[in-house]
Amino acid sequence: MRRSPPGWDLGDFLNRGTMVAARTENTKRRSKMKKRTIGTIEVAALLMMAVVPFASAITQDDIILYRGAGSWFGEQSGAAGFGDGTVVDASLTGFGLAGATAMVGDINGDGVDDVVVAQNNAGGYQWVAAHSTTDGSGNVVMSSATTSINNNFGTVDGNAGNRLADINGDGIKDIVTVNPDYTWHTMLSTTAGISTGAYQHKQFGLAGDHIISGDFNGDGMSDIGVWRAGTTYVNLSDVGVLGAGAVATGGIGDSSWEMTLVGDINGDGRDDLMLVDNNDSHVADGQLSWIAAYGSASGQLDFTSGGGNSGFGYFGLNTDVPMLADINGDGKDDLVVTRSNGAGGMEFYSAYTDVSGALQGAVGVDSSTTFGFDTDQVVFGQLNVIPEPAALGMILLGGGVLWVRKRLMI
Ligand SMILES: [Ca+2]
Ligand SMILES: [Ca+2]
Ligand SMILES: [Ca+2]
Ligand SMILES: [Ca+2]
Repeated sequence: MRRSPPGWDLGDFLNRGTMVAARTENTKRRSKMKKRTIGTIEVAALLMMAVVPFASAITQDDIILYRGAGSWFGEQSGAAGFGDGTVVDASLTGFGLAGATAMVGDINGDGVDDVVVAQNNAGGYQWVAAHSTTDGSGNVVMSSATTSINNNFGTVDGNAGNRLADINGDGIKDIVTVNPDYTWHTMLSTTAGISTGAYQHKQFGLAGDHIISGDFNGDGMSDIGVWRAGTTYVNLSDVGVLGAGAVATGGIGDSSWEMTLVGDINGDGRDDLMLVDNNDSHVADGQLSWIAAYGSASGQLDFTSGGGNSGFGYFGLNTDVPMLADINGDGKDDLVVTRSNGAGGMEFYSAYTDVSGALQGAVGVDSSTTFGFDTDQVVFGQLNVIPEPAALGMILLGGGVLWVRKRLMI
């Protein structure tokens, strides 16, 4: 579904000069979506309802662009992939500063993806979320009518990355920032959005490591990790605490690979680590090379053991920006590249992963569109949802009246 983004982490790009893109985990796999249940059924004499507002996402990941001067744009994907749905154009303005890192994820647990920025505030990061709404017909409305904010979380100078990730597995994305010494910090969000106050922290990684975050063991809690020139180190989250679980070490690739992405390539509910090579070390025709180490029950990311690997794929030009997103909505993240069209516009191309998630040599384009400017930040999220009624109706059964109270089961 979703996403990891991945979000395109401009901070990594700027700080290290290498294109380390990673999902902001904005659109997690369906297997990790909130499960809903009719939790309590009670006989009641009165027509009363207790309802938790909720919307569930439609499956294809949608393009969301941040133009860097507070303006956001979106284009829904559909059954045919990119560009098949409604364009959500300029629906949010005046939200975010120039140079802000854009992220998308459900920050308040209502089932609707929100947009989030992390931006420089006197040397610390100011995090602000604009809480999206819906228009009643299933379209997400990006809006800053309701916001949540933390004015100082993370260090700008030398920052190793900012992410949205669900560290405690409650279905609400938490803010994560990695300081220059690779101390990871998270502030758990609530139904009110971004929080302030108490936070968790854990040092993990060395200067120069690629940071990776995702749910690598599939327990619903996002884990932290680093990739270092061919070696993977994952520190699992446990009991809702950053870095409280085991450390799993594995190996994939070597220092010739330039980029790391995180997504669920094979659709097993565990995030996988994708490596991308853009300088022809692994293919000699100007394409990008891709290979993923699959997440595993232990959280290990390893080429041969653990969850195995995808094999090699070749897709996109070596000047493209690679990303992962589930463009066809089958629960497996697909290969995505963005490319300037030479006239200031942005082209999107996607190659779908196959039923097993395996990458099989050179693959062609399954879906494409042109949208936005080639200077926009690209993230992926959900711009259409299945709306739920504002209140549930009565259920008449056997002449009796059932009061159905719906609650969320995460
Ligand atoms: Ca959370
Ligand atoms: Ca986990
Ligand atoms: Ca996987
Ligand atoms: Ca897919």
